[in-house]
Amino acid sequence: AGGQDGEVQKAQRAAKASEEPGQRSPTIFSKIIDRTIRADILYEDDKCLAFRDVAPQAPVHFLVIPKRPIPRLSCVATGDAELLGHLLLVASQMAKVEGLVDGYRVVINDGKQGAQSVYHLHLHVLGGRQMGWPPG
Ligand code: D5M
Repeated sequence: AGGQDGEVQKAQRAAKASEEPGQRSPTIFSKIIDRTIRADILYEDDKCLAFRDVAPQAPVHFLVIPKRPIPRLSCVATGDAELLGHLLLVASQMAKVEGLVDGYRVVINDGKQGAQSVYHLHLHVLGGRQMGWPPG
């Protein structure tokens, strides 16, 4: 009832934040969407944005993100099916536009063990060189 949080609530909130860093939006990708920071934007529609990765891991490396700030793949629900399909379609279309005729890789990193660093869902599209398997 009013006043400051107790220790338990503080600890619970800290634990939740460390498990789900993405809940602490806006991320840098929200700032790209609203044009607060610049990016090399390749494609935009009402639902998504595609732009070049600032630290490319292949000759072609771009990201496809939903405009809605979904933190990570493990957060999606049944109602997101159409949006997720749309992101894949845009990835495929933009790979063609980028000339990736010999194939490419699409990656989604999720959470700590997936090595996700930005907690706004994004598809990596990488191409223009031979990929290896298994990935690191
Ligand atoms: O990948 C997050 C990716 O986001 C990583 O490849 C770098 C990229 N990144 C980070 N900041 C920017 C900006 N400002 N522009 C373009 N690309 C950016 P993850 O899967 O979360 O590890």
